[in-house]
Amino acid sequence: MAYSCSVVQDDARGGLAKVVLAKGDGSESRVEIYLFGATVTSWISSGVERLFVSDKAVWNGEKAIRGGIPLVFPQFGQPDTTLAQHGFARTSLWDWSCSCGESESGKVVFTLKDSAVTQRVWPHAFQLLYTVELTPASLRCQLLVRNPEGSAGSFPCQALLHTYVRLPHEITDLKVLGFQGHRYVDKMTAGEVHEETREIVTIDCETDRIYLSSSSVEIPDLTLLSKGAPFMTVAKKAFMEDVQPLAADVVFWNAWVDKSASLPDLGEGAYKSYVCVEPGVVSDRVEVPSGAALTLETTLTVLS
Ligand code: TA6
Repeated sequence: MAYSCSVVQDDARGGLAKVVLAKGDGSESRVEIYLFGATVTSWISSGVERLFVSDKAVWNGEKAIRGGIPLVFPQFGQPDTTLAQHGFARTSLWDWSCSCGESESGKVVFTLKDSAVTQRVWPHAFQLLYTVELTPASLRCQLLVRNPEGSAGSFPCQALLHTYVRLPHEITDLKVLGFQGHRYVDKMTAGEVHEETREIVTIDCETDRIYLSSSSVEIPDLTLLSKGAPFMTVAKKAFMEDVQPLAADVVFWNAWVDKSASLPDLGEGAYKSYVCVEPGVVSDRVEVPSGAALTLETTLTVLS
């Protein structure tokens, strides 16, 4: 069964345009990506929606979509207050092209490059190439950040795939394997650094952590379980050009009760339905030399 893609205007969501990449009729395997922010907002695998999008998300083409896989670039958070929180990639309009057919997977490629608007807030030339690849059991998302040949020099940046995983049951049923032994920055305690001692990580309060990889100790593929049953793995990798491996950190976030209620586009109770497992190069800014490219990739694979 072949893959195909088309672009549709979603009148129910502010008329924003989205690319639908589907295997066959799409009932079993489909992914939807809005040109606004190149935001993946739906991933159907084995007929089941695997990503969380808030039913209070704002679809005005200005505010970042609350859910799916927003792209964070060139900064994580707001260390540079002249730049928006999490940068401008997730609120920019991207171009797209599709390479589908009778292959084992379908791919859509999105592109974004610097403009007068971005140069005003971030004075660097850049080219982003975002590839979304669908197979029956997996979704691979790869963000390539290129500093064009002949540019004025290197630029420092962060990049992150802000993945909202839809939970099969509730947040209190979630267990995560893979963080044990890794250090994390706890944003709930003003950035204190701790070591994760638990083999099985659960969430019972507002959680906002950056689990740290290093060149010597990389966080392994993570396994997500719900009510004891594994349902998804999250793999990630990062490298400079094709040779130099980079440490890919993982941000782990759930707003819990109060923060969820305080975010108008998330809302009361929404915290029960998602967990954010966000691969990124965020613990330090990475210098991308002129002519070089940073690549960050995550592969989500369903297990049940
Ligand atoms: O996911 C980690 C995080 O930095 C949290 O601190 C929280 O702010 C979240 O991102 C959502 O950020 P946003 O700008 O999308 O509301």
